[in-house]
Amino acid sequence: MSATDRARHLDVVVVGAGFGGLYALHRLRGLGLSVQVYEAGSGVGGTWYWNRYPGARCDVESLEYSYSFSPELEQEWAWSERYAPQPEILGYINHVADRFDLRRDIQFDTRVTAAAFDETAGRWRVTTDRGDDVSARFCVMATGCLSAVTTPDIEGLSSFRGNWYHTGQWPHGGVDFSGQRVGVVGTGSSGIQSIPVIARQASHLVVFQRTPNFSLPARNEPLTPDTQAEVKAGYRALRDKARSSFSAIAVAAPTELALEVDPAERRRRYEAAWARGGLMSMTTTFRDLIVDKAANDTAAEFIRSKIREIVVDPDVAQALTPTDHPFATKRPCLDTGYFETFNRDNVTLVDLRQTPITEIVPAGIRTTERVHELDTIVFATGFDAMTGPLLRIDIRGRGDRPLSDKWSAGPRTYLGIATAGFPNLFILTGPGSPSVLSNMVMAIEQHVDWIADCLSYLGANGLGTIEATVEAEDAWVDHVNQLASATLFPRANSWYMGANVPGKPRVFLPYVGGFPQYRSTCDDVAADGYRGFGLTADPAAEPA
Ligand code: NA7
Repeated sequence: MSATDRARHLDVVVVGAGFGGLYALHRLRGLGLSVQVYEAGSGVGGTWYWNRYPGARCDVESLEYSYSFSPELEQEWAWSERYAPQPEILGYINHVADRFDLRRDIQFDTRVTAAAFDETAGRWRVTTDRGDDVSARFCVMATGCLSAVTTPDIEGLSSFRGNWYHTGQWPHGGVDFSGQRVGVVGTGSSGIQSIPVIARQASHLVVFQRTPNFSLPARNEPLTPDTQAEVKAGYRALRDKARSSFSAIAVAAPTELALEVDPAERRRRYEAAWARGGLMSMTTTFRDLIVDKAANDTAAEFIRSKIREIVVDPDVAQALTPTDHPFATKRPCLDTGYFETFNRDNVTLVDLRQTPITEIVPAGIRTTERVHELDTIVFATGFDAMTGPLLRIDIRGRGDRPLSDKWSAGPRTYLGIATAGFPNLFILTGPGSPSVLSNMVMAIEQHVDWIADCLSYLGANGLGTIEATVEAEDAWVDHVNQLASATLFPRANSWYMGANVPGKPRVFLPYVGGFPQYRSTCDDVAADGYRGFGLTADPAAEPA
């Protein structure tokens, strides 16, 4: 075998160089495995590489939205704000790539187009849009949950005279909106973060809203050296607390029911959460907000009252008020001055429920009412979440069966990490795992550590393949669905449900049983000799 051939026969291919891919590379390389990472972008960062729109920042606090695997890294990196802005997170990820010497095993500007399991060789054949054609024993899909953008198929877009952008594929040089008439389509997190910033720059901003959203004040602020020092002094305890918290974010679990306390006290708690800002403040006021509609109504009505207080024009306030889904059944947004933005003279809200978009014309966007003349359109229209990034790759398992065929009625996984018929393929933060309902960095670390332990186990026991059994997978899918159906989540047309993508099966995608429960299940499965997985011997292994 020539050196080149050897290089093309890898132990592991990792797809994606965001938080997940980088940590996978670091851990698996540490096991002495040969690892090649392919990354479509020109740099590391994944989500944080692509989502450079104005106002982009994390909605989990910086000191927690960071790797916990290296105490040195934790101590040396300084965050500047309570919620890090996108450029700072990208800077952090670049620092990690350099600090752990990761770049040498990452090939940038390379999109993996196909991965097929060769049953005879017991290896994955991975091909890319750059002509790479490699063989690997294991594939780790670190493709992210929100990386496959969706731009609505609106007639006439190609005729538009101005520029248009998607928030999830933002130009690296930025966009100058000065003096421009800008239209933003979409009022999810990306719209709600970018709208206040664009409004300050554009001559006029038109917001095209299909569904009003619940948004909470972020109350972002600079992180003082004292706060950082205090957190860093107790980082291990903070991480441990996060690991044992439902969302892998270090907060105390609520104990009370919303209707157990009297209305004045309830309002006082909501006011305190509103004043404190952040996702967790409000979602952890009471323990039944996501399971009991009457309890949820109290929080939803509180937020609606805030919108009415902030927005001066009562008709605009009404249009901005979410009524079609319970609070937090779509991911609540965190904002800085979002509702206040609609009090500006240069901002117009178009309620698409009243006047839907009919087409895009050279001069702008036409609704059933009129043409809104625009120089630039921003699509903040979201992603084909969780399954999209995987299904946009031609992944084929045993019998050449495409993953898209296997998942045609919705994703089927065991633990959200593996899928029957696709041996030695691991999915990071896949459907059926806590993923987007938890602190993603911690969820990634848990998955990568589990996979690393699994590969060590295979090596130590002369095993060649690991594959979820159909029985274990069926039971897991049932379990995930049962948990979801006991909550209010299925009542919303959210991306959690796949409802934002025409034709996508309506299935609740993440695991809603909480991070600690999930982690302990994964640990038990491993401790039980990878219960629910089929294991086969590695023909190349030395006899014991
Ligand atoms: P989201 O949360 O999926 O939001 C997309 C928004 O775009 C939402 O308001 C959609 O309205 C709207 N949308 C989508 N398609 C259309 C069409 N065809 N016409 C009008 N409006 C449309 O994506 P984001 O990027 O904001 O956030 C994704 C996640 O990133 C977020 O949850 C955080 O976890 C971070 P809809 O509600 O579907 O009626």
